[in-house]
Amino acid sequence: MAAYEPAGRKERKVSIECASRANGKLMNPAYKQTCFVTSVFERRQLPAEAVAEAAFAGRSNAGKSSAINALCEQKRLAQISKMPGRTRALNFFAVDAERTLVDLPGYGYAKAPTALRRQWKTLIEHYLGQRRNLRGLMLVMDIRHPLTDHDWQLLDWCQARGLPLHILLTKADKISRGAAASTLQKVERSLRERKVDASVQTFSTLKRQGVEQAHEVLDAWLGF
Ligand SMILES: Nc1nc2c(ncn2[C@@H]2O[C@H](COP(=O)(O)OP(=O)(O)OP(=O)(O)O)[C@@H](O)[C@H]2O)c(=O)[nH]1
Ligand SMILES: [Mg+2]
Repeated sequence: MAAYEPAGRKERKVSIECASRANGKLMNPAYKQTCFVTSVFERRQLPAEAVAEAAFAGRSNAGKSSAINALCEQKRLAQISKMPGRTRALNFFAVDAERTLVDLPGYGYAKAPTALRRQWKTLIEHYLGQRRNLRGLMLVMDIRHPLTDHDWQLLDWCQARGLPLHILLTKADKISRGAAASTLQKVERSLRERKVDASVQTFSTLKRQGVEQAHEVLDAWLGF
């Protein structure tokens, strides 16, 4: 809590900047200190299950790495690319000594060699199925292409495991506000019909829309 208290003039200025960027609510300043830890290509490279973890999954090119950067207010923390299939490993980022964010390789990238796709699938399934310190999964979906078959597979899998789920309908800046609101409602309805327990929101890294709402979920999962 002490980090939120303005102790002097300098700290107070930082707090006010954070408040304005996060739409009136203070963002936990720890996110801005997030740094890269390691890339994992094989099971045996996984770090110890010692700290609270939140993972970002979704279709290739959906905007997972961009979402991590936006939530940490950093430009080049997670590598982003216009080319799908950029994130090829599980990338671990430390928010602080007690909390980690994990950027998962995207699925559904048709051009990736079959052997590589199978390797990712096995590794991601192992990670999502076995990771004991995983507190929740952020499923990132392009708001223009929500709920693909792959997304449903992942949602069903995580639901069966009892993993908390939150969906970011990202790239909301690409469509009108009305269309975004209508997609949000449709996705919520589909989840209810399929009895999948997941919260959903619209998100845009370009407009920094929905950052505060996503932080609330992450804060709860990571125990801030
Ligand atoms: N307009 C807009 N573009 C976005 C947004 N989020 C991501 N992008 C763009 O979408 C492309 C893919 O973003 P990434 O963050 O690399 O996507 P990813 O899901 O990590 O992709 P992989 O690592 O390949 O699975 C990049 O060109 C980003 O600039 C957004 O909210 N709005
Ligand atoms: Mg990526």
